[in-house]
Amino acid sequence: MRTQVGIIGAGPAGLFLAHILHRAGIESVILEDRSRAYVEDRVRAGVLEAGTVDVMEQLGLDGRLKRESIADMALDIRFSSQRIHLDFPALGGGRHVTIYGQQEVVKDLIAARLKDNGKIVFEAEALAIDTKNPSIRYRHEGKEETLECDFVAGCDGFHGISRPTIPKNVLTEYDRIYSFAWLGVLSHSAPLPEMTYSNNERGFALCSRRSMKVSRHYLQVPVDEDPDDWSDARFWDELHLRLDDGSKHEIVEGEIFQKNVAPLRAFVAAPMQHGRLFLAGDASHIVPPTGAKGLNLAVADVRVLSRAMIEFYRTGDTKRLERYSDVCLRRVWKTVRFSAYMTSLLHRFPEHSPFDRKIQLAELEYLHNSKAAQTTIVENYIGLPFEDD
Ligand code: RFL
Ligand code: PHB
Repeated sequence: MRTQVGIIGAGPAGLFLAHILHRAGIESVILEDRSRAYVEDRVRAGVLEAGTVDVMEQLGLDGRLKRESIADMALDIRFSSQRIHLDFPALGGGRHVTIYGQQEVVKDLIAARLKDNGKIVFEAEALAIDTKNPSIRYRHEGKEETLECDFVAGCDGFHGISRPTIPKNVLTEYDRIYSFAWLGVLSHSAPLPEMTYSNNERGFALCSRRSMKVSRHYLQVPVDEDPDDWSDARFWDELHLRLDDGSKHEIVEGEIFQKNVAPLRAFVAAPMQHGRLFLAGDASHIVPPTGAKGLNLAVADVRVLSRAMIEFYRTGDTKRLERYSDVCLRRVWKTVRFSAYMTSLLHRFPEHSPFDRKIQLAELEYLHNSKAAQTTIVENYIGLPFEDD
């Protein structure tokens, strides 16, 4: 099989890339290890930056999003029985974020891709990449095949094969592993009116939502926590406590139908390119979820990558392709910074001294009363401008 751009991974990075290239008349094939049902059901992110929604709109992929998403106009932070209310439009130049599950984005992009006669090969595991004479060897239905292409886009997430294909001596890896994880649940219950983060003596908690009937909640837990140790009753009791809802009047309980534990980590691999292989999204960097940025960063990467590929196919000029890594990493590092900041502001760190805890509480007090500090958070949460050059 031969195509112009061989894409590994049908997550947000690979799917957005295929759509943007298609609009510019560039052909691609996506190889995805998992089944269609598996990738469509994988519950992950839920917060879309304004820029991500703009990209979906420009691609004409926002039909269902317009009908079913929730415009999120603010977030609350609770600490020491106090509340900080951050109003997005007021502090962020009229912009806001949108709540729409990552798996809904993935469903919409897969359906539209197949409708356009785009090729996605599910249950096709990429095995090896040739970065000089670009091709991808993969296994599908028990047989080994080769996809030849002009470029390989490594959109295969943190555990894919693309990043490890780059020789160790050319890749620098920056890593921070946190000493705690998030237990996330989905429940049939009405959410709180605002997206609410809480820094509580008992640990971090977050109340988010997917619709007016489905809540998405998270609790900080130890890294080795077994989700099966959390009965529904234990989860709700702990969430009430961490949100200062001792009387249990505020948070609505409901049937929990999905539960998982995810570790927190920040990681960046640089450069994001080697020969004809380009990394995008989680394949190249991951951020702790406290800033709600992973999916949005994947979209920002492939926006830059597609512009560079379009320029190459139109003019033969490779300058943008050569700048790809540098341009992306500027925004990546600013986003890693914000995600690390939100993580350090809101969690209880087992390794913190009483001094560290006092500093953290002072930071929250400062944020409570400073419009400048609030504006900084809102500007980053809504999403920094795309880097264009
Ligand atoms: P993905 O989504 O992991 O997709 C990679 C795809 O590659 C496939 N693959 C292979 N295919 C073929 N051959 C191989 N050898 C392959 N190896 C892997 C995989 O099956 C998969 O389908 O990466 P991508 O596209 O870069 O997208 C990144 C996002 O998924 C990720 O950053 C976000 O989910 C992170 N994230 C959040 N991001 C946000 O923007 N807002 C949020 O609110 C948010 N919340 C979250 C999150 C991530 C979380 N977890 C579970 C880590 C909340 C959580 C709890
Ligand atoms: C979510 O709704 O899944 C969500 C919201 C905010 C975050 C992370 C995840 O920071």
